[in-house]
Amino acid sequence: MQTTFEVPSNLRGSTYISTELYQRMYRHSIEEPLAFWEQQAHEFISWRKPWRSVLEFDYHKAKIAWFLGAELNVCENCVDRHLVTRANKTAILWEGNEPGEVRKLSYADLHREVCKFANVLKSRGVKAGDRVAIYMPMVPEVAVAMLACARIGAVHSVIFGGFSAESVRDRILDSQCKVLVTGNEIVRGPKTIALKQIADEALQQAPCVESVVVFQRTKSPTSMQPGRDLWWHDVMAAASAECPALAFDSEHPLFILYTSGSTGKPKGVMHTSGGYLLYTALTHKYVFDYRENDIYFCAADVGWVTGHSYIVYGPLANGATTVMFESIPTYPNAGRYWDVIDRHQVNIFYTAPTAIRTVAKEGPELPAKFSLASLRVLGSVGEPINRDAWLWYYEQVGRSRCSIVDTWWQTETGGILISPLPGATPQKPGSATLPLFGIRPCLVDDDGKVIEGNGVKGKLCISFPWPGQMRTVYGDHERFVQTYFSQFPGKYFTGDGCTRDEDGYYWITGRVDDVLNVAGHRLGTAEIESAIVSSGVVAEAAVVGMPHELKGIGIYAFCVLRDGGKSGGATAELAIKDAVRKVISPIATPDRIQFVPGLPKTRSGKIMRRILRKIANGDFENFGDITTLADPSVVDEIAKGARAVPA
Ligand code: 7RM
Repeated sequence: MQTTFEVPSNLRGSTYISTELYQRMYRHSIEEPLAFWEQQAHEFISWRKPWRSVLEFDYHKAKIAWFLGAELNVCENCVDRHLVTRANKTAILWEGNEPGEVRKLSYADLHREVCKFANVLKSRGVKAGDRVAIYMPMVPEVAVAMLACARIGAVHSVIFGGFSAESVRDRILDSQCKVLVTGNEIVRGPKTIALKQIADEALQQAPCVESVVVFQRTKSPTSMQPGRDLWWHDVMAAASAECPALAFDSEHPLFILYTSGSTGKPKGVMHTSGGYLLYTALTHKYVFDYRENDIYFCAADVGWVTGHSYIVYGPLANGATTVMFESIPTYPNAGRYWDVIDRHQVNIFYTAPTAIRTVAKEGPELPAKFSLASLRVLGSVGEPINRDAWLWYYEQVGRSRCSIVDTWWQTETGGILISPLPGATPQKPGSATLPLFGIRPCLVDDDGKVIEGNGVKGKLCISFPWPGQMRTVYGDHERFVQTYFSQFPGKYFTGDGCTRDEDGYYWITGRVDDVLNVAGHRLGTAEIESAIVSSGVVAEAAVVGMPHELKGIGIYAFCVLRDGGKSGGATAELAIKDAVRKVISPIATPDRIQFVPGLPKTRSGKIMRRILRKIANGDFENFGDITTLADPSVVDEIAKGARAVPA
């Protein structure tokens, strides 16, 4: 069933973009992309030096550059330029782990803190182009550290606070970070994470880090290594608040953010300055219909791209009040989001389907206790939003008068590429709807042939650059070419499957590669498999996705035990789960482990994942052609085992 929800009547005519204006602007952006982006670049960004050319690209070599020759300072755009009119406006509104634990940083405060921290970084020898790792709790100081890097041209690499020591070490080593900014502890819901201890463990094998700055989040005793470790509050107290913002090239690297792919090692996705900032600012304004006095709340973690683009850079470039939320949606109960929204009078709220499903499970009684009257736009990101979750969000939270923006994008795209625009796009639950300005989606079949027309299905590619696009895989440009530009030459391949319906609406169906979106977190099956094998009890493992009520996709691990399965059972399962938590993070823990006598392999030794995916989805029969399998009998055994074990 495909009900269309027309633009809510209270939003009609009152938003930036109407249906007609969207069509007109979209057409212009496609027919004359350079003129379009040039105009937007003037509107959204303060440049120190103009460009000599808007865009140069070669999708075969994966060379992409925007606003060539232009110069800007990203931090100045997000902070300094607002001081004239918004010095006392709240830039960051922090809601801590405990309800009502609030901090407000005005733009003037933010400017002072950022300048000071930039000086701290300089005093530790950080220069333009150097990498700084940020592994922190969700506190305003994360944004301060990111913006301080941008101010002096250092490249930040934010590492999600849930990652293990080994993951942190690998990321620090890959980009050879000179400084690590961390915190002593993370408090998240009822739990505490000993962050500094994990950081110390990572640093034992990361000699590139010369200095560690530690933000004191809690009063717990923290071990500090003399000469290397410094308390944030000590160095900040001594730092000067004067720090000029120098101009950097539009293509100067801004940050690296690691993301999982089909193969083992996460990739360092690199974004640069001018194009990225323009794209996040523009999409933040139009997708959320952002207004000057709005309270804007993106509930993501800054450790993911959503936090980079839509907690920090986009909103701050637009001079917004951005809410930063340290806790979890279920602490102290599943009404926490609604409490935050009412107390801070939030107008725009942006979260992930997995969070919506988690709080929806508790019933509509919780949101019903709150007014939620301040809300105007509700966003969703990270995975396809199922119809039930969409309707619950629309009705119970938005009270059928808010626009839902189902935003499709990726770490690699820098910002939102496909999404409805409030007031302009009639919505269909579960569809990300239509491309934003300048975005040219196309569907291709397995042979790379473009599929024209509507009512079709294929692999989603984007056939023309946009300013927010990633520029390279840090330290491995060849991997950038191979991963995104080689399968369908001349196009950027997203890794997602997609249908385009009769109305030209896009419906993302999920990954077509070996990447899993588990509770909105992106994980590679290969990294999970190697973590499982590192447990020592498993000879071989194959991981696939399975349907999961809350997470959307859960992790199903088929494991062949080392001793032929004799030891099996609970102990091995624990060892596997521990290993995954230690090597990657608790977010990668398998939801279901099945011990199998062998994996379904072709005679050439390739695992036939198609069969395992079927089994994980509860389909034990329609395996298609299995004649190329070395030992077809193994399939029956696995299916039998899967049936026997309760899900
Ligand atoms: C922003 C982010 C990217 C992958 C992407 C998709 C999936 C994201 C949606 C979605 C359907 C959406 N970056 N995805 N948003 N699928 N509808 N609105 O999530 O790099 O971590 O993940 O997430 O598969 O390729 S990410």
